[in-house]
Amino acid sequence: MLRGLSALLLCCSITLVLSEECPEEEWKRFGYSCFFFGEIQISWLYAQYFCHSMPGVNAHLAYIFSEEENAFIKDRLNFRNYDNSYHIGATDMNREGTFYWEKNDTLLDDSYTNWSFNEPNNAGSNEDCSEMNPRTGKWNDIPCTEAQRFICRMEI
Ligand SMILES: [Ca+2]
Ligand SMILES: [Ca+2]
Repeated sequence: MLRGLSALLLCCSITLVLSEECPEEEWKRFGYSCFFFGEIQISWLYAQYFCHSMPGVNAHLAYIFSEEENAFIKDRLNFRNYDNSYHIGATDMNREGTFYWEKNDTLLDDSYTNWSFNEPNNAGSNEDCSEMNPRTGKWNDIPCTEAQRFICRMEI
């Protein structure tokens, strides 16, 4: 009886987990995360605001913690076939040279990074935001005012 009950609980909790889905068709799922690819071209700050303001979800500009996540995003970008890069959530606007994910202030130095060669370089002493190149999946620091597409991320 007890064993049957545990099996039932196990079965139902698995069903519950598997039934979690991303909020809408535009969100693409990878593991227990959903990614939204914003196709309007806006500044990093406005893109951050856009992600934070999406109704009914707790989204941020994309944070990337592993090579697998980076590869998933890059593949989605290639699928769209744009040459221009996309904003991601890394910034050093609080302290020059110290990049963190805007989601929760996780320092990039403590986790996975995929910067392009010689990046981040803070070119013109004016690059505190970040982008991903859709062809290479590599990251680059850019001026926060640069208008381009962007990626939001949320957990389910
Ligand atoms: Ca900088
Ligand atoms: Ca740069």
